This record gives sequence, C-alpha cells and structure tokens, in this order.
Amino acid sequence: MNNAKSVTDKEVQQLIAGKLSRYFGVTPKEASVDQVYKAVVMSVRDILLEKRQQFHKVTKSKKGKRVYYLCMEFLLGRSLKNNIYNLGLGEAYATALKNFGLTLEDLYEQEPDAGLGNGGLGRLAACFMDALATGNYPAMGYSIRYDYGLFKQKIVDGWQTELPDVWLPGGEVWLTQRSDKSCIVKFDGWVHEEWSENGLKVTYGGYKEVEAIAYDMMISGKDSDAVSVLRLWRARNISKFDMKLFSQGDYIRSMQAENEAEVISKVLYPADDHYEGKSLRLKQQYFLVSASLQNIINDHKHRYGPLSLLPQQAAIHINDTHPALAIPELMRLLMDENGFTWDDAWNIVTATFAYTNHTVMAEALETWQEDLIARRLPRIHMIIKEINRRFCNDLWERFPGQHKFIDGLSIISNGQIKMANLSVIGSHKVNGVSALHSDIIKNSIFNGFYQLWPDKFTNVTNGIAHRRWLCQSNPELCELLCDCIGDGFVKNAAELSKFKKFASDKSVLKRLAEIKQIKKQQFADYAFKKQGLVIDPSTCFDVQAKRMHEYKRQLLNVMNIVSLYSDLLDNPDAVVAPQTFIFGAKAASGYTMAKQIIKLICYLAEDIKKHPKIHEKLNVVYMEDYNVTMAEKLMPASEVSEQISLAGKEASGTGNMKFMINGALTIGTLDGANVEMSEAVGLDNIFIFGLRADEVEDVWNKGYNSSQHYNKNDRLRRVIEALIRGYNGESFANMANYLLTGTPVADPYMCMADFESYTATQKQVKALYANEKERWAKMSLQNIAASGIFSADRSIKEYAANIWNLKSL
Ligand code: 26Q
Repeated sequence: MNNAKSVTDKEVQQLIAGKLSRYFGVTPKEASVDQVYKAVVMSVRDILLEKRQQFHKVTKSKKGKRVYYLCMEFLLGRSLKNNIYNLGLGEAYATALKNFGLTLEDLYEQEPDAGLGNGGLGRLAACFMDALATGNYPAMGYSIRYDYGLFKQKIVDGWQTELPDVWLPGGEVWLTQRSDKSCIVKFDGWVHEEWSENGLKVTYGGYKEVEAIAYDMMISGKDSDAVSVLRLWRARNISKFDMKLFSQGDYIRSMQAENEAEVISKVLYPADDHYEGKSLRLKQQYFLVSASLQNIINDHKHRYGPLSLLPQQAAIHINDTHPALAIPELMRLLMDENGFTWDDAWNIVTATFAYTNHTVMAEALETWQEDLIARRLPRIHMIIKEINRRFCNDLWERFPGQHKFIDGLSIISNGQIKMANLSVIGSHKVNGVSALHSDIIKNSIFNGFYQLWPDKFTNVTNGIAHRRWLCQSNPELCELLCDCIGDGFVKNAAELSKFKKFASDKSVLKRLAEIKQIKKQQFADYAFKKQGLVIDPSTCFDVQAKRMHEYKRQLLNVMNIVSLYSDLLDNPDAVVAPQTFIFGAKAASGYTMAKQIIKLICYLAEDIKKHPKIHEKLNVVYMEDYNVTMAEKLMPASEVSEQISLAGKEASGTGNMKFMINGALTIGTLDGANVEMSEAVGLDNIFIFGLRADEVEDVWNKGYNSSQHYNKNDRLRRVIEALIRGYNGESFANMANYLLTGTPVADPYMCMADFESYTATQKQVKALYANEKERWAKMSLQNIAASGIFSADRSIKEYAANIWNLKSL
C-alpha cells in the first residue's frame, strides 16, 4: 500500500508550487526559503494524512486494538528529515528542490525543534511513536500543545539563563487542527450526592469550563503502512466575553478569564526528575487526561459500540505518574456519564491501563496535597477516596492489624495523594525501564505491591529510534554498514550483530576510524559556527550530554578534569594524549546546585584557555542549549561516552544507547541500561567502574562519610584544594563544602567514593586511545554490532506482547 513511494519529483514540484501559490500567493521564483520550507512540510503532511486515512480504514475493518500513549512530554526534535527518510522520498524531494536552488539540508536547518519535553522520558515517547508506526501498530499519543517548549539555554558569564522557546512559527505547519475533536474539561465547583431507588446520583455544578482543541501531528514509520498520530491539546477559554465589564471600561478584567484558561497550555514545566506540587501543573495533567479520555471513549463508541469492550479494543498507557489522573477520570466517565456500576467500571479500568515507572528518586515521586485536588477536581477527589477505601478495606481483611504495611500502600496518607500508588493499583501491568531498575522497584518503592501482585510487575528495557540516531544522523556509518552487512539492519536492528564478523578486518576498521574523524570534523565546524568554539578534531572527544543533575554526576567528571589540569599546571610539558571534554546539559531553572556546576565547568574551561600549552592537551567546552538536533550531531562525533551516574539512580538512560550505536566507548557505572549494555558487548569492550547499586546501599546503610576518602587519597585532596582556590578568578569553595561538609549529608551522590576508581579508569581509557588505535576501532565496532537490542522497535514489540496485548496489522 506504500503509496508515498510512487510520488515522482515532478509531482513533488507541483505539490510544492501549489502550496506556495495557495498559502503564500507567491511563485516558486519569488518564494523565500522559509516559504519553501513550509510548502514542503505541507506537502509531506498531505502525504502522511492520506496514508493515515488508509491505515485507519484497515484498523477499523480488522477491529484492531489500539494503544493510546499518554504523556506530558514528547521531545520530538525535527520531523522533516525523519519523514522524508521514512517515506523514501529523499531523491524525489532533492531533485524537485534543485529547481528552487535549494538542497534538502537547507530546508532541514529551517525547522525549529519541537522541544515539548525535558529529557529521557519525553524523548522515549517520541522514539516509541516512530517504532509503533514502523511495526504497523495502531497507535495514538496524547500530550499538550505547549506554546513554549523547554526553554532555550543561554549562558551568561557561566550562569545559565532561560529564554522562551518559541517553536510554533515554523513548527505548527506540522499540526492539523481537528475542530471536530474539541471537548470541554471542567475544574473547581461542587459535587452533590443523592441516593434514590436508582442508586447514587452525582451532580457536579459550579465548575469552570475550558475548551480542549485538538491538533494532530502525523508520525511516519519506515516503509510501513501505519502512521502514528500525536494528538496535542490546546486550552481555550470558552466563557463568554464579559460585555458588561467591557462596556464599563474594564477592558483588562474582561480579558482575564481568557488568560486563566489558556495559561494551561502555555508552557512545559522545565523540571526533570524533580517534582513540584503546583496548582497549574495539576491543571495541565487533568486537562491532558480528561480531554484524551473523552476522545478515546467517543471514538470507541463511534467505532465499536459498547464500552464494556474497551479493554479488548484499547490499551491506555500512562507514562510515569504524570497522567495518572486518567484512572479516576475513566471511572468518572464510565459511571457518571455512561451508567456503569462501580465494580464494572473498575474492571474495565484495571484491564485497560498499564503504567511505566521512570524513577526511584524520592524527590521525583509525585504526591499531591489532598485539599488541592479536592478544590480543583472535587469529583476526581471523591473517586480517588473511594478507590482507596475499597483497596484498604480489602487489605485490612487480608492483613489484619498490619497498620504500617497498609499505610505504605494506601493512596492517601497524611493529607497527601500518592500518584505512584494510584498508578499501581489502577493498572494491570507495571514496568521499569531497564532490568536493574525493574528489580529495584520490586525491592524498594513497590515492594509491598510486589508481595500482593508479583505478576503485575515486569520489565521492558528502553530503546531508541535507531533509524534517527544511526541512519539519519550518521549516513557515513550507515553506508559502511550497508557495504558490510546489507541494509537489513534498517528495519531489523538485530542484524547489526552481523557486523561483528568484521572485527578483525583492517580495511573496515580503517574506514570506521575515518568516519569518526569526518563526524568529529563536522561537529567541530558546527560548534565553531554556532558558538565560536574552537575544537581540535584530532583530540579525543569525551562527551557527557544529558540533563544536568547531581545524581548524573557531571561533578565527578569535572573532578577528574580538575585533577588532570593540576598535574599539567605542575608539569606543562608532560606528554599526554590531547583530549576535549564536551558537556551539553540544561539545568531545571530553579535548581541552583546544577547551575553552579555549569558555572564551574565554564570557569574551568576559561581558566584552561589562559595556558595555551595546556589548552592544546586539555580542552573543555560547554555546548549551549543542548537539544535533540544538537544531540544528532554530537553522538556520531563522540569517542568516549560518559554514563557515570551513582549506581541505582539512573532508571535506564537512553543517551548511553545513542552513543553506543555510533561507536563511542562507554565509561560507566553498573547503573540503568549500562548493565545490559555491558552484557551485550562484553566487559572487554566497555569501561565499568565504581560502586555497584548493592554496594551503594550497603555503604549508605552503614553511614557514608566522604571525608574518609579525602583523608586517604592525595589526588582527591588536591582536587578539593584546587576547587577552593578556584578558576577564572572565582573560588568554588561551595563545591568543596558540598563534597566534604554539606548538610544534611556531604557528597550525597558519592563522587568522593567513586573518584579513585573513575580516575583510574579514565587513565586506562585514554592510554588505550593514545596507544592502541586499532584495538580502539575494534572495540568501537563491537559496540555498534552489539547495540541492536537497544532499538525501540524491540522495546515496542515487548510492550505489545507482554503489556498491551496488541497485534501488528
Ligand atoms: C513532575 C512533576 C512536576 C513537574 C515536572 C515533573 C517531571 C517531569 C519530567 C518529573 C520527571 C520528568 C522526567 C523524568 C525522566 O526523564 N526520567 C528519565 O526517563 C528515561 C526514560 O525512561 C530514563 O532513561 C532516565 O533514566 C530517567 O531519568
């Protein structure tokens, strides 16, 4: 059915010219680059819409089950290249564009990133949409059409400042408004309950209404029939414009209601793995959940009829607890609006929902103040209370007298509503995102639930859209792979393992090294153009790119650099293999410690520059405004991948997989998916260091004392002293104190404990890089060959089979 393939360059040219004339009133000759970009996007969008309609018909006729993926974030990045690649239209478009004097690359660079997410969780959601379409699974994602995505980062004198991310001009051409899908979401007000012979009647009144407007974005798969739909909701005020206030001259107040409603979809919360109980965030969550469920229910009724069949036709996934209000909301819709009894509704709900946990960090676990939910969502509050009452009653019967156990599992405790508990109770499956993480949740935060329902818990290790992160971002490597193993890996990443056969083929190893060099040069050019940074592509590129967070331990990386720098200051003529440490990271806007680490890196970088002799051997660069598009350029250029979180803290990581598939060697702790990476590639081909998760637990239980390490290790003492002396004219005694005397606990992420092991491993890595180029290339090749299991295609197959009971059509 792949109709897109049949489009010729002549047709493409006509499509573009038609769009230019209809939407901009210009001829191809008169059109600006921006206009051509938009016309091209519109033409691709038309092809996708058509394809989607075809697939929709198939799904309907086969009564195919659908998955609905609810997520507060979709970190899509750019779409044009991905869609043209997936549809196999590269040549047709490239040829057509010649007549406009443009290349595809010119147009790709016009597109703003859709940065509707913070980091891992949002990017995972985007990778999954791609894999779902490629696997021919009927799928819809739901999220919010934020006016502003994740802020743009500007570093001013080492300090991160945030600027609004205006993505819609240029981004909205991908969106199709669906006026037919609008619905109303209600907040505040009161609820009245009344018993009659027909049972309990619930009346909800005095509420405020917000209109949810749907915008659809089509996400293609590679050479497949399916197109995934991402439906984004925008909040619009519907209460009538207050003519009375207006005519009394109170112009501002007459406009106020509009702002109150529309602020809901104004901006993405920039927090990552950190929870904030803000009323606006609660409104965003309920807005997403209510609009999406109304939509799912309406579509189901329209297509298949009775809602009792919902679990057969629909799997609804809640991505972390952020959309967990979907559980009581579906109860509400089934009971209050469709006449179901509690028990029937509850059976439908628990058979429909599944939940993925993405963190075990205490500060990231969502709890809402009960009185806030009671005020903003009074009916939802009642339903949560009733879910909890019934659940706790059952527990009292099964475990009489076990107060502590039951309180730990209760949804409501001390005036707080625990969203993780609600999610586990309301779902039929709960999964973690790597083998280690799934074990940890069973043994720690969800241990009580695991005792109740061992079969509910499962693991699906994360994966990446390998076509985006390898084929599109590294066409040079992709070509080498095709020459060696054919192009089967494009649709079946497991075939990358065939590359292993070439581990001793000198000409392949040579080409691999050359390709890395090309990608490094390209990145150096990009860094210069974008930020005026000078990077020598003959140095080893050692990269840590991810959100800035204490647990990810960028600070441990810095401590090693500080130590190397001190050595070079003592002995500037030392012969060492030159290296460039590259950082890219945004900090949550209110996270002072993370911002101080950014400043330390920037000041350290400046300080080193003052010693040209040293700078040649040791360069530190901070890439401003790290985002998906930058990542696509950075991963292929990387040689060392820093995955150095404190073991037990990083649920999975997905950047680690992107580096690996591009042939970087990982230096990492046994944390998250690093564990499975090391199993896949073998311990000879990865650099593992540091405490393991169980050892971290042990040390912690016995009482961690960072100064022990300080007293034992001269190099560590020198690092602390250097921080106090400072860089670029500023002392970083604050960091020294954090590591040694901080309260409530010094060095909470144990940088001091892992320092020795980390620096020793760094030394080993760099010696290998300098002295054994061929062995390095061989290890790099082994990593590429072993990375196939980290494709999102594999993750999605596992979700479909083990969680959603979903069939590929
Ligand atoms: C919660 C409440 C209020 C405001 C913001 C938030 C919030 C937002 C985003 C909390 C957490 C997040 C994001 C978490 C996240 O990205 N986690 C990462 O998920 C990846 C995909 O599974 C994993 O690979 C990473 O290990 C994990 O850190």
